[in-house]
Amino acid sequence: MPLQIIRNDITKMQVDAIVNAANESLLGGGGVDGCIHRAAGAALLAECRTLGGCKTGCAKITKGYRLPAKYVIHTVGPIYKDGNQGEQALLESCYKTSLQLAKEYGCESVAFPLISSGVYSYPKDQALKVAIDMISSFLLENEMTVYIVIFDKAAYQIGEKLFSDIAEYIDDHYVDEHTDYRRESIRMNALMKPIMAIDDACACKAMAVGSGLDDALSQMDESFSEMLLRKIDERGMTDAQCYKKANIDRKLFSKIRSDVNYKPSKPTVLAFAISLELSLAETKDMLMKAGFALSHSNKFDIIIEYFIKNENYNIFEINEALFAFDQSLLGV
Ligand code: AR6
Repeated sequence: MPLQIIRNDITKMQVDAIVNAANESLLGGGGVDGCIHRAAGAALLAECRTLGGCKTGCAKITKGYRLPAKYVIHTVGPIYKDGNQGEQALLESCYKTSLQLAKEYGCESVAFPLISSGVYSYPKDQALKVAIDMISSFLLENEMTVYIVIFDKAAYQIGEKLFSDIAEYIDDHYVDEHTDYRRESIRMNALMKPIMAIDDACACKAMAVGSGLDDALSQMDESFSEMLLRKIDERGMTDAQCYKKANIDRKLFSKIRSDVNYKPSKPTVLAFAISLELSLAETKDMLMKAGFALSHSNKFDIIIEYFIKNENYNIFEINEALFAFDQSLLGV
């Protein structure tokens, strides 16, 4: 998945480059800057001294020394005052110049902290939005895996209104139905056992009649891969538009394209459903072709259902919400 939002300490990331939220002197400081210098060792500071500082909105690169990352890209975010001092354009420029530098150095994977969102006081939700917007537009044109590394859970805040709407939707669909679901599944299990025994007996008979089985197999439904390609055509999208919007890696897409019986993971199916802006019924159909279903006993599924019902197909917003509710993200 080209863009991933994860919770971690950036100094632990096994990537080609990590980005440092530095100051104009490039001589170290607190926050993530302090963590990176401590983990990389004194040789990092020695190289930084040779760089002659860095202007706000720009970026410079050094080696990673004792870090698992090969490079550190040092960028200087704006100090947030009131939002009317060009802060957003400067922050956008940090992401643009850092990604450009990573590309020049042949990096295939890069990890960013939320620049400016600590000591420099940029509101965290807005800093995250800038990060997601800039990285995703870069990824439309470039092949790279980019991580946004969130250090503390509190840093990750989706809008209060969206959070409470989703929480309410989960409440309505999860809590009650979940208890009902358990009761229901116990009841269904008891009911199904004898039916399954009969079915098994029939299946054995069918197996014995070889040609019957051949016939049944030749009438198999359209596969997941076939449905995906059909929907891409129907929507008038190119393959690249579809997998990029789904935040799916190009290599994975080629595998699906070339294997008619490809068995995707459930998050992959859902990422395509969102990218193709499928209705709820179409989403369920596509899931079924891959052997899955949307369940009301699963928060992840309910959140996805919430977004599809509200016709909000922005995968990055959906991932923010999934993250906020401690669920795994789409397109992984
Ligand atoms: N891994 C990932 N993220 C981290 C880590 C870590 N180890 N440590 C902190 N963060 P900040 P700024 C998060 O203050 O706002 C320094 O003194 C943190 O929770 O490090 O751009 C520089 O020298 C926050 O969300 O950077 C500058 O003077 C985010 O990283 C100034 O601070 C950025 O917080 C730069 O301030």
